[in-house]
Amino acid sequence: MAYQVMPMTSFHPLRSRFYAIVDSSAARNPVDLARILLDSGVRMLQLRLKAVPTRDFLESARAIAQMCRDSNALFIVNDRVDIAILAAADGVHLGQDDLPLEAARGLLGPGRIVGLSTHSVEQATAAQAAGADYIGFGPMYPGGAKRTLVGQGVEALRKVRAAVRIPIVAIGGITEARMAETIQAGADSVAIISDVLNAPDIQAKVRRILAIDSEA
Ligand code: 3NM
Repeated sequence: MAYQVMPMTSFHPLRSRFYAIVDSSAARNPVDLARILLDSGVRMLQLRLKAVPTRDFLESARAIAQMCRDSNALFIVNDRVDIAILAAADGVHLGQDDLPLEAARGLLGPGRIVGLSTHSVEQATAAQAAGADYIGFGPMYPGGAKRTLVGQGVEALRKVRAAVRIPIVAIGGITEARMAETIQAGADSVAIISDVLNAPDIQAKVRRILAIDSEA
């Protein structure tokens, strides 16, 4: 049975069906890339910098946080609670091996968003029980930035949808072409790295994705 897609309102904790990620794999400077994404209409943006010096991460995070405030977009920092606090981000996204959710929440204080990556129904229900504001679920499809060989697919997403109430951000190998079916299977939002960052015209790509957002 198709999941009943709820209208995305400004009251939704995730604000948008497209969860943009500024990733260190991109050839561009993170601040420049964030500018392009925000100018394209992105309302929710994560900064995900791996193997980047902490100082540079913080500098980028502070600049992008200000840009997101100016654009009324949510700003989430990947992995690093310290940088999320220092940049006054709206929240942090944690992996299974990062700080435990309660510890991160304790440092961040009330009113911040904490998301957690999950890869199974068990992890998803545990994340909800621990108080996550949303979960990431993936990898959905083969390919993408992690070069996944076998994706979990829409059936696994449906099972996660049936198991948790909190918003689900599907991730991993998602493309513009796969976005609608991913939302139909129960994702509140989709996070996309490669299909956006490798697009010849990122702005045009994001605008098409945001248009799917309103049709889905
Ligand atoms: N997390 P792309 S998959 C960062 O399964 C990340 O939790 C994943 O990049 C997970 O859109 C992934 O290029 C990579 O596949 C997302």
